[in-house]
Amino acid sequence: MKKISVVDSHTGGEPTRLVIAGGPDLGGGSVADRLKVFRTRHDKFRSAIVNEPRGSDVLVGALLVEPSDKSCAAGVIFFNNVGCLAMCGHGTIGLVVTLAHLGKIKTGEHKIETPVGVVTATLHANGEVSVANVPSYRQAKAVAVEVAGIGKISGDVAWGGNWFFLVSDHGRELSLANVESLTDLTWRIRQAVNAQGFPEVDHVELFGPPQTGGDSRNFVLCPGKAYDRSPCGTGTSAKLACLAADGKLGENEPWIQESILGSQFTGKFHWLNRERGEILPIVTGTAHVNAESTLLLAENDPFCWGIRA
Ligand code: PYC
Repeated sequence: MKKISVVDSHTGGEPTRLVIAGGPDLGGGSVADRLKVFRTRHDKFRSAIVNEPRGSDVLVGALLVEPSDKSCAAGVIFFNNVGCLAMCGHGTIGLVVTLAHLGKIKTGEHKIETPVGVVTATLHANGEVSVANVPSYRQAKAVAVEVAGIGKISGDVAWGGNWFFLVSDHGRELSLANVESLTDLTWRIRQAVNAQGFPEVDHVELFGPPQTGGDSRNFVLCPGKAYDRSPCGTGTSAKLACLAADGKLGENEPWIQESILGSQFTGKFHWLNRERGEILPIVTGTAHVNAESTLLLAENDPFCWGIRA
């Protein structure tokens, strides 16, 4: 019987399950090197932590690892119901709040090593966390794709730590009552975008008018077909890159991004390279710890390693 210690939190409604003990030995090297080992040799472990019957499609997992960069407070590998994520904004906010809950960090700046680079998280005295994410940029503007059963949809392709297709003109109301049709639409969009020149895009983000006092509301479909309950940290970073490239938001101006639940992140950016359209996004939000538990992995349990498609 294997015992895995986890701490659960949610960031604006989106859950993160942080594995703090009992994870696999991934050897040495950078967190990016260890992600490769995790992906190729420990996919069963990923599934055991986040999939049913212990988890659900919505859960994002985070494996706490020793950073190879000794200036970092922690290293982390994020994963979900179908695989690993390059980076995760809500998960980083959850990680920082969880490390503070465990007494491992105090208020102030903390570097975190992720597979796609070092990010800097600031834990503020009021409990909020700001994540200075990886450099973000728009790769392509107004890409038109032919979506099965829908017709032409146009959107931007941008990197914010994950790859996004961002769509404003979709004709749908972004409300919880519409989640099924929004999921169907974004899944079809993703398939069209992947087939029509952007195989790397794994998240689709719809935008609409704000409803809880922000600047905009979003609906984000994640790679495993679950939607993000939070405003999506990497999705907000991709949005900031597009706003910056279009001259619609100035350096250091706040952009309040609402999720489909109405929870909010505040985004700001600094230019890293104006000519290349590269920005440093800073995303601020809050998380709450809601469980400390021990997962039991027994080989005689037919669903020990999770229910996988
Ligand atoms: O907050 O970056 C994020 C994220 C990615 C997938 C789910 N949440």
